[in-house]
Amino acid sequence: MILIQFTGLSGSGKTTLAQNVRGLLIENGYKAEIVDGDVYRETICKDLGFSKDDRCENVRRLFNVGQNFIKTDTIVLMSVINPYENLRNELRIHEFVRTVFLDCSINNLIKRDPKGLYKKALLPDHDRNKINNFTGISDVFEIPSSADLILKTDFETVPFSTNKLYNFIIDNIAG
Ligand code: GGZ
Repeated sequence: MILIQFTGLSGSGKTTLAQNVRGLLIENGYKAEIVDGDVYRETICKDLGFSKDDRCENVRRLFNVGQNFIKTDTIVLMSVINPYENLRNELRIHEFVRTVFLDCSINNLIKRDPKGLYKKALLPDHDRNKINNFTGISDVFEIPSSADLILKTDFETVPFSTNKLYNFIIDNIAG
């Protein structure tokens, strides 16, 4: 079985790719589930914010959810920013984990900004709408040094990245 730990900034395409790849996997007879940070932050991770400790706890809890799906022969797409190299490496110790980096330049993300979050992160300090500790702007994102797959989501189309990830999963499913 396989658990994909995504890593990438807000807006880099994690949720879109996870949904598309899950669709393809299901069409082809596999069981697949998405464990999405955004979704679980409304339920079992509701108590967590965006400090380093809270982000690590968030990723660990989602990984736990993912491990339970693995036990039922389900492919897991763990869609989170997952910004710390040490924590990603901690999860990689498990033989079923693969790391997929969604690489997109910060300038493009600021330009796209579909949810207006970057705009809020870039507001002046005194503005009460400002989002603090925003990954890539005012909080760290450690570039993964040895991702198993890199998807350049500012150059690749969604279908192209979807196929690349789908093929990667099928090639790695046994190991
Ligand atoms: C980063 C934030 C922040 C801050 C709110 N920093 O793109 P989105 O909007 O829909 O998904 C992001 C989500 C990040 O949650 P994760 O659980 O993936 O993060 S982590 O792995 O670091 O625990 C973003 C939104 O929440 N968001 N505030 N300060 N992203």
